[in-house]
Amino acid sequence: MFSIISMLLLSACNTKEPIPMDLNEKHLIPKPSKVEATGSSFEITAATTIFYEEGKDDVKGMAQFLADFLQPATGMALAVEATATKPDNGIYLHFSALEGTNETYTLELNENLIDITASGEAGLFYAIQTLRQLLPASIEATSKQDTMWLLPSGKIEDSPNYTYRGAMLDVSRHFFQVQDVKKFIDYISMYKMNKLHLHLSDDQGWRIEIKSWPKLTAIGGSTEVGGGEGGFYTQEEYKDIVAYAKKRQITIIPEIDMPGHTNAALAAYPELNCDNKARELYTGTKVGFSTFCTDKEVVYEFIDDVIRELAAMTTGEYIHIGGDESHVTPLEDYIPFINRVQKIVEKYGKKVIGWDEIAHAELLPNTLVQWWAKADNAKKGIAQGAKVLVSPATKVYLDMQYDSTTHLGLHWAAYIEVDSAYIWNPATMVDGIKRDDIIGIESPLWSETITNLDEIEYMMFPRIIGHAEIGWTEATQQNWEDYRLRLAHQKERMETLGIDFYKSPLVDWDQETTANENY
Ligand code: TNX
Repeated sequence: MFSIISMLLLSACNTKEPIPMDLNEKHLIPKPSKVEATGSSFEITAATTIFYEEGKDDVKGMAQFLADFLQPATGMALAVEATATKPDNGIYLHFSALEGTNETYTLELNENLIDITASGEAGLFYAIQTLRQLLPASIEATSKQDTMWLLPSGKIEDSPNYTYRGAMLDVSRHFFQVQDVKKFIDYISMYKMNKLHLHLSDDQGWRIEIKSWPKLTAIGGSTEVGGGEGGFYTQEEYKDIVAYAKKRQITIIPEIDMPGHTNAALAAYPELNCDNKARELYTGTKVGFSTFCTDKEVVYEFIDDVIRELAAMTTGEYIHIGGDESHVTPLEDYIPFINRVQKIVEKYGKKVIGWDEIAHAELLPNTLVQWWAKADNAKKGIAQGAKVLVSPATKVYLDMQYDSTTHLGLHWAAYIEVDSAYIWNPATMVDGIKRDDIIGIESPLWSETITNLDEIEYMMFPRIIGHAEIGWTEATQQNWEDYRLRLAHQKERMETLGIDFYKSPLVDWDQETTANENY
């Protein structure tokens, strides 16, 4: 009896009758622009080949990236092959001139073929991230899983709303090792974010090797909040982070915060202080007490060296100069300082980003104002022709506690529950800052209270997923009730990835999975 059933099953497998599935039941985040379900499915098997457009190295790289991603959980090393024409079977990655940007992609699946196309490498990468969410959550496992690797058929056309979709990690208050930064990059790239801003210097620590000023790291990098041993990235390590991020379509934006938030540098080099006296290293969490001596020439020579070395190892177009909370720098000193530092950044071929206070200065064309606290500052920037990077502390600060019971984080700006982090629109938040003024959004994770990767994960997940959707998906397509259901379906994926996330009571994490998702 048993053998008859298994023979029947075997023959059913052999005829490859496709299993019906509904693409609309896949709870994708960020929600794509357009999804059309066709009710069937594609199965990835050991015989599936990943084809790439012949002669295109970028496409080949993405095909290999997909093969590498699929390997651990499926246990299959899929063949990656060049092709000059569209294949009948398998997975096919190629370029085509799509309307939109290089981030636009289409993903078309039928029973025999997954056709992935984009006009640039970024679009192919985002298509792969979508494909990832079309597979069972167990695809995220690091060892071979016993399941069928089925994807529902249909067509997805997708393109981002904002071009800048980022997160920030403060590696100064507490230092995080290269491997943790890479994990952070993995996490944000999964949800199609494309910028990682690294807050590399602050009162408590200088975290990037500058060869012409070695005491910055030798002294300035030697501790952190709470008195731990701190640390820093060598230039080789930083370049490795930049390259790792680039492969995942993420641009690193390095920040050297100044003229305030500079105690670590002021402790390393006495000449940066007006009184020529080195400051004590600082391991507390106060802000706004330090400043470079803005009318000393040596300060600008120092900044020139730092920006030169930083620009040389940064492939992205921006360098962030901080500029926030310079409470002990008089405004009449602050303004010429920011004016001059912008020119140094420009001299090394980069564009400037600064926290919203920099709008008091005369902004160079292309300088971005990062609105974190005062909308009026952002509007001052807009009046000067600047675009705004939207990071209101009350909505996107990942160090803000979820509620009064959260054991990590701060709450000076707000408690930010998962609904509050999601239900807002950058383009309508305040009068006078409109869609066209905005380049995108960024979620900063300040680390005064955050000491390790588990804590990073707990504060970022799941709020960052909502921020990713706000950055990617048209505002008219965002809806909390619908989102909260899709978010619940990320649970298994986060768990498989070992992400320690906050189980908000506002989300029904244990809802039944549909028949589809059991595959
Ligand atoms: C404000 S946001 C700061 C940071 C702190 C953060 C803590 C900004 C530009 N400055 O120095 O780490 O609050 O939430």
